[in-house]
Amino acid sequence: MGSETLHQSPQAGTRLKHVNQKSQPWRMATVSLGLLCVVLLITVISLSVHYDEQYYGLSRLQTSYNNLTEEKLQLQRTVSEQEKKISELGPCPDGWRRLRCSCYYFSNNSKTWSASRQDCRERGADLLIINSREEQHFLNTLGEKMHYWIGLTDSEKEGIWKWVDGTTPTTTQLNWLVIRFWREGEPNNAQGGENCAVFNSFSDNLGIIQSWNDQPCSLLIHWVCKYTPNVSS
Ligand SMILES: [Ca+2]
Ligand SMILES: [Ca+2]
Repeated sequence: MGSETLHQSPQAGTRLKHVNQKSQPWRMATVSLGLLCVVLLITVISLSVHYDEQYYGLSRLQTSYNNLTEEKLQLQRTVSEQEKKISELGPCPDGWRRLRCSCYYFSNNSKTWSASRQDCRERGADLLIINSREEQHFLNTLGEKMHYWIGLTDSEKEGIWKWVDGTTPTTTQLNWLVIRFWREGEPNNAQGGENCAVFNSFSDNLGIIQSWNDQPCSLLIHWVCKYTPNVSS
């Protein structure tokens, strides 16, 4: 009996071989399908991750865009308010020029720094305080090849420059202007006696804004007065 079960006939071996040969393509197909599923799964996961990154990137861009749009609207509102205020101001007095909300008087004669300031006060103004780069360019444009006293002095304490309203340029938010607006090498307090600031607008190149120089306050020089009318807020 044992020899019967252990011994297979040649016919049975041939059938088994045929069955194995027939199932082999199915196995390969199954393995291929499995691999394909794995590849598809990896692809889907990669696309999901990529989509999430794109989505969040887009969200951030949208948020930035919304913030910028809001800032733009706020700036437009501010500009509109300023334009409304300027329209309420009306024109500057005869002989004065306007830049935004302020009026400027350019003298026709020359005086010392103190006498120039006194003249401005009698006109309801004061010697010019420069608050912006735009103002610096404005002065260059209107007063070409001229020298003007501005409201800046270190008479109280050498080297400590103060505007006529008591503020010091170095303590304002426009700190960097002090460095940029002085001419090269100025202020130099030449010969120990230069305590008043002059705006020199001799440059033909309006891109050059370094035009301040300290000079003796007793010099007779033209001057610029400035006042900013109060408007209802
Ligand atoms: Ca000085
Ligand atoms: Ca000087």
